[in-house]
Amino acid sequence: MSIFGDQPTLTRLPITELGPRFGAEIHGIDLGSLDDEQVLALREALVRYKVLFVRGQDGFDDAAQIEFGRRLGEVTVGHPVHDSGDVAPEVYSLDSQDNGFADVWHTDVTFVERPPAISVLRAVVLPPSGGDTNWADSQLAYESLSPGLRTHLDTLTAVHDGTREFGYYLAQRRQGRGNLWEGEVFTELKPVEHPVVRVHPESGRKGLFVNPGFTSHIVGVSEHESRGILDILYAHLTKPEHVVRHRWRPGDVALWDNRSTSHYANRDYGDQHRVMHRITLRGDTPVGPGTTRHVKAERVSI
Ligand SMILES: O=C(O)CCC(=O)C(=O)O
Ligand SMILES: [Fe+2]
Repeated sequence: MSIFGDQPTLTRLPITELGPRFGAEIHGIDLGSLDDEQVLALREALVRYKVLFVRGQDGFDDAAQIEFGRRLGEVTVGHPVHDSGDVAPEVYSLDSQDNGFADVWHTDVTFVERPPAISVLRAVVLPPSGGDTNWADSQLAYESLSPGLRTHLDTLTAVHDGTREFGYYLAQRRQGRGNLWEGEVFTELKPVEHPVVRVHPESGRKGLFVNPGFTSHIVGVSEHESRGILDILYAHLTKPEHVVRHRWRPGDVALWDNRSTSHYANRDYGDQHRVMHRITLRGDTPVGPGTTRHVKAERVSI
């Protein structure tokens, strides 16, 4: 199913494709003053190219970032457990001087029932060099697996658990009281289940929906098998053919479809300072390839 075939709105954005199937740079737009058609075109481009880069957004501050997010969807609080500190509650600040690193491949916040649909990231302080961010295309990765493996993966469910990344933070830095996320105050990080293959709610395309940051294991197989399957999927997902790498410049904004990508921020800049501000847009419950909605099994406690 494609929603792009004859879409006239896409032509409203000057786009440079960064690869044949994945990633695009958008030129000549001001994210702070888009008209409705441009917003629609961006939304479409995001589903199609999965990660978009917009350079030269020099006046784009936190308030403009949040406002832009509101044009695209419903802005969530910045993070379920991370303290927003002195920035707006909608902003998740990753500051290298406060242990804000993302050097593990992950998809944002998959340890909740409804992970964000879209993330918007802005460079605030950049090191003189290094600190590039990489995105991997989960749909291209899925499509380039062998048919037999794809069929098997279509049947699998995985557990996602934020404890390793945020458990200590929640307990020590927040004394067990996180943020109000979708009507619920996060006091603990309960593992959740998601299908290993996610059907994109807008394009209908299938993509791998497991990530090393938050997926703990595959349900119903031995730990050994789970590890083996996940290792194959991660190695495949992060093949250079599936990845775009962004070298940040001041004023850069990146947007990604968090339903069809994973990302990784290089931590190669030593003691240099790097600060990134992210907002996320509300997503829906991931649905697997079965025709009926994925039925969740009992939550697993590990
Ligand atoms: O620091 C970066 O480039 C990416 C950080 C990250 O993972 C995120 O904003 O979701
Ligand atoms: Fe992230």
